[in-house]
Amino acid sequence: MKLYCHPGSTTSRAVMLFAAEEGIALDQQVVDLFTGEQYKPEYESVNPNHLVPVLEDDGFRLTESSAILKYLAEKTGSRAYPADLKQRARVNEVMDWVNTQLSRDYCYGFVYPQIFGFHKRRSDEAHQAQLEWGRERAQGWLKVLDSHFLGQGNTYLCGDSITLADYFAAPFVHVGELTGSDFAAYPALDAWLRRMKALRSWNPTFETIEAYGASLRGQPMVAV
Ligand SMILES: N[C@@H](CCC(=O)N[C@@H](CS)C(=O)NCC(=O)O)C(=O)O
Repeated sequence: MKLYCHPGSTTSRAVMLFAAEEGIALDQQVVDLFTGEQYKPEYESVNPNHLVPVLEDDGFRLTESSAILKYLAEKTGSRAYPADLKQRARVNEVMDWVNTQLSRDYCYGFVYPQIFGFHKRRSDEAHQAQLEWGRERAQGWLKVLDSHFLGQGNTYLCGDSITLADYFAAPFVHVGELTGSDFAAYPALDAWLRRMKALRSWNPTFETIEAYGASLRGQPMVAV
């Protein structure tokens, strides 16, 4: 199987981390987002959304990191996507929540405008207003993650075992660290992220984004 991806891409890292942890062999084809390779006609024919990741399996192409994770888990019979109806529904619930609430307000509304130049708003006033708006909502979602999904004594987002929801959510939460944010105000979330960072494939999967984060240090940022 082939994965079109970029190690600086949050959604790619979710798939890369899961595949590495589960020993799923993926031939990674890096699409250079920083030079605009995703807008070239060759890639447009792969994904008209101009986004990574994309999975290719024997001529079958699949976009959307959440769908890719589920496909890989189904294909390999991974325990990270439980077969039990209700357990699986819980994983789906958290993944949908991450894909909408957390990703929209925390990543797109707060983190990305600060760390990716092309997400910056066109005036300082618009930019600041966006960050204020995004920060308030992001704090609300982080609190839900901390006190609702994890706060009832859960080791992982859906209970005692790691699931696709954890692989999906962790790169989104982590990317906030590039704004100088830490999660001390969210103790269960903080402990969960440390647990995720202890996975053996975490460092190799995250080294590119960490290096990018280091290159941003010293720039004015608003933390969550
Ligand atoms: N909903 C999509 C989002 C994918 C996405 O936003 N990919 C970003 C990187 S994290 C991308 O390819 N950006 C390229 C661009 O904005 O030009 C998914 O989950 O796969």
